[in-house]
Amino acid sequence: MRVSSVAALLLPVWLLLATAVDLASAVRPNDFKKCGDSSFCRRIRRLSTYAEMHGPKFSSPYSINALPSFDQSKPSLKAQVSSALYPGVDFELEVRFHNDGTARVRMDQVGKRHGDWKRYDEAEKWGIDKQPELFKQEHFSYKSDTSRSTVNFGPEGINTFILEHNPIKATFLREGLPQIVLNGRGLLHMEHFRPKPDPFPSPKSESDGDAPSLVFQNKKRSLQEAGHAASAADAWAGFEEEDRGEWEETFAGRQDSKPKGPEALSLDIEFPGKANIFGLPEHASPLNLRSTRGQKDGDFHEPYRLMNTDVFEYDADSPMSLYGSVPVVHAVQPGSAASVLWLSGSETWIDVDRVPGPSGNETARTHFFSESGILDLFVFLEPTPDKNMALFSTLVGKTPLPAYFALGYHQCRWNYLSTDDVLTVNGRFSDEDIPMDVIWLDIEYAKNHWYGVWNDETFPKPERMLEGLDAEGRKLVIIIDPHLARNDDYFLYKEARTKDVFVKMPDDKSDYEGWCWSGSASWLDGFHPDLQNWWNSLYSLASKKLKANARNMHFWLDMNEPAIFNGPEITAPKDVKHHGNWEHRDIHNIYSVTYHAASTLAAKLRESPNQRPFTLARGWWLGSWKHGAIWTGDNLGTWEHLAVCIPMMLANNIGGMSFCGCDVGGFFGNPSPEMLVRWYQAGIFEPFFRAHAHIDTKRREPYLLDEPLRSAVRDLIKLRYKMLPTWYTAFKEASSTGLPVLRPQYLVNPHDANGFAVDDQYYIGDSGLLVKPAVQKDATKVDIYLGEDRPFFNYFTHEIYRGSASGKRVSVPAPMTSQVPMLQRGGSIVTIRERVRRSAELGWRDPFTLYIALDSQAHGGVRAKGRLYLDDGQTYADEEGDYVWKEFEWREDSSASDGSATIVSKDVEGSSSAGTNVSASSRGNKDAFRKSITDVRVERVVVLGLDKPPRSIKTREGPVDFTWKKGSSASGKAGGKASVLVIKDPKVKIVEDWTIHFE
Ligand code: NBV
Repeated sequence: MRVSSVAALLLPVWLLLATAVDLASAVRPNDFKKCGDSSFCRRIRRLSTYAEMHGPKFSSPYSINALPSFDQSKPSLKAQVSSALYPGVDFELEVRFHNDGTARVRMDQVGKRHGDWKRYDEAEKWGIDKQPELFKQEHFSYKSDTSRSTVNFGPEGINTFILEHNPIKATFLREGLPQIVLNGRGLLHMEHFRPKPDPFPSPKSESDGDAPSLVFQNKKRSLQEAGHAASAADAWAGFEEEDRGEWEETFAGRQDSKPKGPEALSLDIEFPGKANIFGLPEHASPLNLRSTRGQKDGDFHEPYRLMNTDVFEYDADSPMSLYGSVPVVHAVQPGSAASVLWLSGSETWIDVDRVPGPSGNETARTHFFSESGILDLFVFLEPTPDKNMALFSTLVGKTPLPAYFALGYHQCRWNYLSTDDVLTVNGRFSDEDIPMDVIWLDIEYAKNHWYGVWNDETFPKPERMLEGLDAEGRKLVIIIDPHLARNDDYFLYKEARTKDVFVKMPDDKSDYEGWCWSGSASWLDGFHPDLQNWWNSLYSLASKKLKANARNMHFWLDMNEPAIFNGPEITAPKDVKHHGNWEHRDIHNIYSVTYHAASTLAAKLRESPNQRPFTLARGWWLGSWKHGAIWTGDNLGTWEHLAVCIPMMLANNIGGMSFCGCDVGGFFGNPSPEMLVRWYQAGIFEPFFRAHAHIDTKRREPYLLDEPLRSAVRDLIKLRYKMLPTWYTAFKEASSTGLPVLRPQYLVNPHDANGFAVDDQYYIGDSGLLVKPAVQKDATKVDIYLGEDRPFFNYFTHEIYRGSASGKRVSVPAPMTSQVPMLQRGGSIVTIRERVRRSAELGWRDPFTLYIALDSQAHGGVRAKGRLYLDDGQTYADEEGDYVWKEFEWREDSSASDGSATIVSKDVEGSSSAGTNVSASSRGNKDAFRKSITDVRVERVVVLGLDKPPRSIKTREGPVDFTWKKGSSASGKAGGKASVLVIKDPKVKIVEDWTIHFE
């Protein structure tokens, strides 16, 4: 089947072209703004160029002229700020200090504002999960004189905040050393509300030559009167000179009416002595952020842009914006770290460069500028990146534990065409013995692309299809985009009209109308308070609004950037209105979260007992992770896109979004069989593991591959299923510690600067498993970077490699089989399930195998450790304490020369599960899950790298059998295959506390 003919007629020509798969064509740069095409980006960037040009003579016109006030009860500091550029306009700066050592800096225009307009200040409603506690007064000290204010805060007062008053400059120090400097370059700026010039200045004509305007001359005079050097005054007065774009702007033929004129804000933020900065997802670019001023080879020439957009065939190496935006930056240097969060939901650009810094290190400098909203910045001052990551996650919300099935394999394509098609694909997976959890239906299931309405010619009896999948333990995901066809015969559209929950035209009077898959459409306004209840009724099982709705049906929220075919830059016009009278420009990036949040809550509220919902969205912003997963959108079936998927996922993870993945196979194009196998090798290590393909591609379900590749992919998917306990445990850890599921090198080994550029390999949670998929054509091996002086074991061959504290590369085979380069770090214990079923949940009572990779020596008596987390994987009973969270340790007494050792299994104590603090021992009788698996065994224990075979191995029940294969010891020199000891059936149960003793 093709795109429905009615809709096809309605689609603009370019879209039809878009469906033709031509990988040579790549991104259409003219569809999207470069900095020079955006008035505020152009202005603010020009300001930084002028600042550079004028060097030390350039200074900030912003100052504090009266002593700041200090509120003992909060505690916070407030200061009235003014700018010599616009005397008479008032700003207020507030700095709040928190118990956890973080601080928040806010600035807004106050007092009489032209038009009584207000800058958007509600980003925290969506982006902040938990307001940090304000600092306890007794640990706090504060002093202020006319030139500066100084505050000590943070645990034991080790953090200091110094605010210089004229010009304003703020420095955050840890133990006396500057970590973050704000406005050090003088680029702080907040465009105040002002009347539209009348007459509107005409664009400069040639004949004007370089003659400065009257406005320029006035600005320059007031700056000079305020004591600014003539050249600095030139810079400030000139940077916004006659930019008509302040008041109206046209891009690619689409006009932005800008009723409130210019309201951009700008701040330079630098990290003294830290050259390495990471974050700012989502971009297809290296993890360690590049400089953007084009000064050196390899620099970008454009700033990183954060503006959720549907970029067709995006470049695999670019600072262009993509589907998601998180304005967080983590700065790192061995022994030191700091992070910032720029809380803005409007279009934001970030320039990056590096200059010589203290102690011979470089300093990374950033310059943030957003189109509208208040200035709102959080700073994190812990000395290591993992601690800053944890604080950031606590602030913005942690990834919740997903439903267990969602970590299995997802089979998608645009489109499975009919009920029969779905059931046939389902049957083939079972017949071919390939595990799979979810089949996906793209937009063609929906009659006329009316989401939620089945095409009853192709999908008659969808209930039967869902029952058929359920019988195999499988799920169905259907797509529901946020645009609804404007047709009164479409029940959802009619209801939304009645509820009045659509995004409005700039005059706020009628619904905004644009074009998308459904033809003429309107967009749900996620900011509207009446949306949620109504959306709940759609997902409700009892309401029967959604035909065939069932517990094994879940939801895909595509195009929620929002993507609008005839909108500027394929999205919503900036001047359309949302509930609360906010312009789209104020909340553009937040919009994606609102629809994700509403849909997930609606799915969660499906009638009791509450099941964990699963939703996938494409557009995302801060906190989207609380609502479900995302994927990296429409990638290409090319080697470049296969490679860039890894740094993209890593940036997403350190930006808070752990549950992400890339379309396996690549959305566009027909990957060769070799490339497809490599995609699966990478895909099984993506937190969200889904194959997907464009409507014009050839079918490429794994069972269609010829042998031996078919078996290779089958075994790869099986490996994913074997490792599900490890993935689930990694998500549990992420949901409680806030550290990501995928951990890049810099986060795991922050002492090792040599590893900071490594972004093509990663650790899975705390498991000790380190993977590096091969992403190059004809690869036979990969080089893995090991940043620790300890042994690492090839998971498949048991080869031992030794790392080094200053980094070492080792060569690991990368065959075209299921043996993907994966090392287990010495000192870790990994739990897997060797048996694999058709789908994830079916294996819930299957036994476990422990893989113990010994370190060279014991630390505090422990030579290896690891954790396993289990619960019912479906409900919220875990929040009542119904879970099993075990910690395993290999303990040995270093003074005992007889080689005796003990494996100990015990409950993780004092652990807090998502939202609650229930220790294993205080569960009461809410123990249904735990009881249901009391007889589930550990069926095997494998120990790698033991020096010599034990004389005997015993449990409480008596001696157990084992086998021993001679090999290298973990404590010896690296090289060769490790010794392997296997205990078959040690007669211990997974839920119990036990010991296995070695003598
Ligand atoms: O719904 C069709 C596609 C979907 O398959 C894809 O995953 C989304 O990213 N969708 C975009 C619409 C347009 C694709 C050209």
